[in-house]
Amino acid sequence: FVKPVRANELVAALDGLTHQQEYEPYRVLIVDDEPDMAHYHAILLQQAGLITCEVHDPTRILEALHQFRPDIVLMDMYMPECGGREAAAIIRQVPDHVGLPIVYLTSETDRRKLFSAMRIGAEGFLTKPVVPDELVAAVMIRAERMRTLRGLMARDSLTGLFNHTMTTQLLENALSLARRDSGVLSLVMIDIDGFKAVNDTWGHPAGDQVLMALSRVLQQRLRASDIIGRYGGEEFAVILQNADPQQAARLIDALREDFARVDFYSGEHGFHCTFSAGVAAYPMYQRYELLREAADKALYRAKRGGRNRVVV
Ligand code: GH3
Ligand code: MG
Ligand code: MG
Ligand code: MG
Repeated sequence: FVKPVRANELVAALDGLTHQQEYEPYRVLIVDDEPDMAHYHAILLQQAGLITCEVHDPTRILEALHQFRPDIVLMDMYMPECGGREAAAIIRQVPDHVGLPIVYLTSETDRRKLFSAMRIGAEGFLTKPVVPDELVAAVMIRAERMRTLRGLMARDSLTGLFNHTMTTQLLENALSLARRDSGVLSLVMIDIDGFKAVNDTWGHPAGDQVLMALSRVLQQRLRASDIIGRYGGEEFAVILQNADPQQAARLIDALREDFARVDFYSGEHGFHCTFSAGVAAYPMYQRYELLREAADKALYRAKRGGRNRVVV
């Protein structure tokens, strides 16, 4: 005997699984040529706290994916312009969407047809008319997994900071926000000094300790709205929203002093490390490439000037 789970209980249970305190509701793209059907499913999901977007013309799916950025797609199988299978196949061809869960919502009962449709790119199917709790559960469980995966894919495994791809994306987003609000934004490129020598002298594991320590120092001192990424091997990028270059330089200089005081050990040998940093800001540099280049040049000047310093 299994107690039936109510949609709202299920939502509460799944809520408990999410690590973030204020997680963003899952986003569901509903593709169905019948607007009433799409809307009915949308309402069921909205009642469970999910955000939905309805598409009735399957030729607009890619556009909707780009704009709405769903965590899962619910796909009707039979639509006049383009069948659900073809639509799923198209979605799977876009590298960004290879891992995106697709679930068919269909009245098709021929299991052979269903299984062959799934091979093309769907995770599973639900039969219309749906049982509301089943729809919510199927969507939430897959969306949750998608979020976890996305989180892992966005992070560097050694430090837990955003990886290069994610940092670049977040910087682009932060730039468009700054543009919209006519705000300021500073980009700081940080590079550990003489890191090759650290590895050569104290060993690779000691080098890894240094990378982790720097990431801790950055995370402790910066605000939640600041974006910290591991840009490359021993190079880090910090994006400070609402900070002009002078404010950014002061803040990073304090971090520089903190980091220089950290004691490292390799066996019984103690050592210290420093970093150099270059700062550049929007709106002086308007485009991502120019901002990045300016911060790199400032970093280069910091290195040439003797290292262990912050240059604007
Ligand atoms: P500079 O002061 O001019 O920045 O000199 P540097 O030695 O820090 O610069 P260089 O670019 O020559 O050396 C970077 C080193 O970082 C080389 C590479 O082996 C090391 N490195 C990159 N990623 C990792 C990592 O994940 N762990 C460890 N331990 N070392 C890494
Ligand atoms: Mg249909
Ligand atoms: Mg370097
Ligand atoms: Mg270096």
